[in-house]
Amino acid sequence: MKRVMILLPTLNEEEGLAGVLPRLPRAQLAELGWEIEVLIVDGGSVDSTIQVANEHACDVLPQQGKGKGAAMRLGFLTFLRSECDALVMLDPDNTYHPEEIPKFLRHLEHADVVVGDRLRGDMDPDAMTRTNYFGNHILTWIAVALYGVPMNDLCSGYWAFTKQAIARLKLNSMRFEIEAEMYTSCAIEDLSIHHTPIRYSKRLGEAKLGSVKDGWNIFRKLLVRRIFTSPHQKRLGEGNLNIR
Ligand SMILES: Nc1nc2c(ncn2[C@@H]2O[C@H](COP(=O)(O)OP(=O)(O)O)[C@@H](O)[C@H]2O)c(=O)[nH]1
Ligand SMILES: [Mg+2]
Repeated sequence: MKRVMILLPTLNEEEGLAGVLPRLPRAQLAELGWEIEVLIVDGGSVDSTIQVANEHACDVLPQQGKGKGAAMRLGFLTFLRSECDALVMLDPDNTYHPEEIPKFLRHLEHADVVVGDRLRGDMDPDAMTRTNYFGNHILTWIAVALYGVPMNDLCSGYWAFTKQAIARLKLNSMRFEIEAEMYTSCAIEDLSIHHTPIRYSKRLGEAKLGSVKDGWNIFRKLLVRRIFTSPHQKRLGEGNLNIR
């Protein structure tokens, strides 16, 4: 059996997490030869997120400090040190559908990285605000214009990676610019990306992303990585290996 790590970032995500964990397609994945390991990186939830995680026997890693970017990098580092062969990350806020994990793993057989595409997928009418829909399209367009590497949905929170791919990423994002930096790093490292349309639904619980401020940070990250292709060595070490 191969092992896949399912990486879930949480910050006060009790409702979403309780909905997502029972829906992980364990039996179907086992049939395809995959065993699951669930890793939750928590940013200091004060609701019952941790309790929900414990009820489902998931590994929980509390993150030092805040930010989805820092959480994902801690998750990636843990994955690199684990016995797992592949990693799938998705936000457990009810927007992404864990039933689609097998599809990601199938595509990972012929690509280094698989990205779920909400913008050409099956989006529920109430899933995304107009501002975010517009912002996602603009940022994706800017990314492709700057890097020349195809991308359909820059800010998607549903990605799959081989271990070799994660080992080559060089990241230092703290917040929601992490996905943009994952794309720039894939482009710079010449990793092959497969895009797969996914379903996208309305989130449960409260959103943590602020459209304008985080949109601006994503734009800035795209520009900065176009000039300085990897994070500053002294502050960040090699690739993911320094998680601060
Ligand atoms: N570990 C951790 N997770 C976070 C943090 N901020 C947000 N998240 C999680 O990251 C995911 C995306 O956040 P969300 O508010 O849904 O942003 P959006 O999907 O881009 O609108 C959710 O699962 C959040 O619970 C954080 O500081 N630490
Ligand atoms: Mg979300």
